[in-house]
Amino acid sequence: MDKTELLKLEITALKIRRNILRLIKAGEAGHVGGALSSVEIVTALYFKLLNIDPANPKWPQRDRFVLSAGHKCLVLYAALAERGFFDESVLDTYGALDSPVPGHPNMHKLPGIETNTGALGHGLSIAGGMALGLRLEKSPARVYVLMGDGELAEGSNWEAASAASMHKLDNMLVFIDRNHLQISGKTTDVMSYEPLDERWRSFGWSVRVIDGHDFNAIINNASEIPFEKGKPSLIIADTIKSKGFGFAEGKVNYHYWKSNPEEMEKAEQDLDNIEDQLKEKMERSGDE
Ligand SMILES: Cc1ncc(C[n+]2csc(CCOP(=O)(O)OP(=O)(O)O)c2C)c(N)n1
Ligand SMILES: [Mg+2]
Repeated sequence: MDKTELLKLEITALKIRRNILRLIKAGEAGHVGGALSSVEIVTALYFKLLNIDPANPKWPQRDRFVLSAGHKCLVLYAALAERGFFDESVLDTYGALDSPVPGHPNMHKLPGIETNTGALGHGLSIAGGMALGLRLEKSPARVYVLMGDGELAEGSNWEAASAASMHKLDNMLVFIDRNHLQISGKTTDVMSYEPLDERWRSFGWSVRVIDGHDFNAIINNASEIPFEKGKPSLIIADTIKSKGFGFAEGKVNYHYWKSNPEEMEKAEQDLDNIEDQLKEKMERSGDE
């Protein structure tokens, strides 16, 4: 990827973080930590990897994206709005009764949502079914999934992981947003699956571990699926929870953020600082 393309993605990621803040402003609270940690993954998906058409969200040949960890929906709404699936003003309804952007994604309320999620541990099974169905139809479309690392505590995932490898679903790529935290503490304290990469390999998956905030790593690796023919592909993406909001980064108590004016201002300042850095980068690249 050349420098200009990378810069464009970084600017889009900033816009998505701003959209997340806009949602929180409307709803006054939300699952911000896991939304912010996966901004680069979701930006790469919606602005580079997914073969989709916002004007025709049910196009049968589209790639599917399943947000298994449905509580991360702020990042999904933010990206769908930025990609043009619906008007950005919809974001301002977050927290209102009957909003199309509720606390967990609802496929009946918003274009671009493939399936309802929120109860952790079900997205991988649903995605496996989609991948099988697409293969039966001889479709070139692929299924992409985003899971949380704490979500792996749900036993149903491991049944779905076995089924995906048994059925050789190599039209499927799963990202694990490995921010090392879940709702109540470190993932390794709540329910440890270490070593995580070896665990998945033993379930028949082809696994790579990357920096989940590095666009080059995300895109270069995701573009190479299947990593091994006949195996489902998995990317363990190392991330920082609440990435971008300095006061909240890596802190478990910002899994769900009840906002207040003081922290809201800090968040805005942090995003303004990122914007300044990107502007400098742009000027420098223009000089080269
Ligand atoms: C079946 C189920 N059990 C419990 C919850 C409550 N819950 C919501 S988020 C969460 C923690 C998820 O942690 P992780 O997957 O690591 O998400 P992230 O760190 O990306 O926010 C839990 C336990 C739920 N949504 N579904
Ligand atoms: Mg987590």
